[in-house]
Amino acid sequence: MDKFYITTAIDYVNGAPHIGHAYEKILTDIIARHFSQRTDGMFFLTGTDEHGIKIQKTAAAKGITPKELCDENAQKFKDAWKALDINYNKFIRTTDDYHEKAVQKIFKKLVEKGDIYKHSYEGLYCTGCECFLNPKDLTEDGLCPDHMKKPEVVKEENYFFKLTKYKDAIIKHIKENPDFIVPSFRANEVLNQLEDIQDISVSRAKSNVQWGIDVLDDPEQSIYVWIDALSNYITALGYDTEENSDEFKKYWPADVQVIGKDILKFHSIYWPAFLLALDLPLPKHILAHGWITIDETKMSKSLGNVISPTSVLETFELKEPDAFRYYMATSAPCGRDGNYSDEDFKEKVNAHLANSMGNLLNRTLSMLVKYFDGVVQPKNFALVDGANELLKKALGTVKIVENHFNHFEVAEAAQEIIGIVDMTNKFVTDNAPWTLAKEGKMDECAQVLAAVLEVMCIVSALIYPYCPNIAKSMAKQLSFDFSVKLDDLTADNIKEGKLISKEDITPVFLRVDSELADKSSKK
Ligand code: ME8
Repeated sequence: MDKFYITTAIDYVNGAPHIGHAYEKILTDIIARHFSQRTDGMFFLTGTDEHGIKIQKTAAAKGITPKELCDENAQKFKDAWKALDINYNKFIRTTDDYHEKAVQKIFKKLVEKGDIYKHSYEGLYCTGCECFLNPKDLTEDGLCPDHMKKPEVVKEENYFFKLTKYKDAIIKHIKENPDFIVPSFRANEVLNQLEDIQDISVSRAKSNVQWGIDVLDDPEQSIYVWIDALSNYITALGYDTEENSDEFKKYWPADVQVIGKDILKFHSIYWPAFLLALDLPLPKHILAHGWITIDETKMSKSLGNVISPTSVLETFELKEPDAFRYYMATSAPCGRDGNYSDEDFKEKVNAHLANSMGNLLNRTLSMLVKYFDGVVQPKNFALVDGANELLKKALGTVKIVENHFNHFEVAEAAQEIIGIVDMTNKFVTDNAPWTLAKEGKMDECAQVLAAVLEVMCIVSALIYPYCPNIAKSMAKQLSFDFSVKLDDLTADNIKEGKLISKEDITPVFLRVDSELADKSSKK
């Protein structure tokens, strides 16, 4: 692998970010950080989706211009991602000048290809989805099933894209590439949707939608927001239909595009069709994650249960986002729905990060100082039952974790990492180094501690994508070279000799204060 291009959905800026948006960015950041430990050419793109009727209406209701609304909210997304240590390479805004120009050229190219035609149309438009709905998909009361709102009847002359022309090619691609849509159980859903697709409207009359990119040769029409939005994945790299940048040539097609299950249709049907029409290769994988609920309830403004990602950090007075990142990333198996609750957050991160992982390192280093003045003795793991097996298991875990990441199974990989931590805790309990020391069996005692510290180096590397600050603090106390690639990890990561002094041992993660969580749940 000499490059890895990963993207997130770009968020609508009609409001501030919530933890559903955060979940996706955290998952993506974790996948990006993991693959950075396996390849050098990482490119991670995120951004904001700023045009369309939804933004236009929200701005009008607030009495500000759409651009003012976009500027205000795009900044909130950037601030939130900074607070969560989302380490993206580029943040695209669809109001960026270069993007708008490239989208106009893309539209023009599709017209020239004969894939776009003008047509009078009457349909049901859902502002929440920013798309026309098929009447058969509405609820019994005629509402959009996702937004529970009555769609608007729109009668306009629009440009249409020949989606049906690409139907067979997309069906073939999905069938021939069973890992194109991840998790694979969603592929059937998409194949069913493909059965009755029709050509789609790809512009709106400027008289109805002013906040959009003009069609180049027909300024009475705005380009449909989903063409605008989906194109971000290539315009951000410098694609503009004519002179494509070196970055585009290097990074496209994307290795994985991370999105929520609600927008899978746009990414696995519309987007491949646009790419085929532009004669561009399709992304290798589309990862459709599940939905995050709060206390098992759908987040909604009307219920007043929308949680901002930074408010969780504030509630628990967390200076670093690691615990929140870990919790969100492990809230659901790949592609399934997850849930956030204060109580569960507190319990899980205290159990996994403070009790199992943090304490293990802390007490092992403390014993190294107490019994050996912080000096790692020459290694001879054969002296201790199970030490070599433990290290073998830890190195085997690296391969298992990599394999999970090959399938974007972020929560499943974390479970393996905590599994090896639990196994190491058991190894310590079984071998009781404090008893060995009391009995004067210092050689054995030294080997138990050294084996645990070796495993902790491996754990710090594996946990890094989830908890970058905790991992760095672990690695620092272990004097472990953090830049090592995962495949170069060995059972001999720590040099013999002085490792640490008492004053340099610090807990890598402090338990989340239970009083704080109690306070917040009473709010
Ligand atoms: O759909 N749980 O923007 P968006 C998990 N602009 N994920 C959630 C979520 C929740 N409760 N709520 C939203 C859009 N998301 C378009 C995308 S991409 C070219 C254009 C996810 O702000 C959602 O599934 O409504 C999507 O992937 C992302 O947040 C942005 O949602």
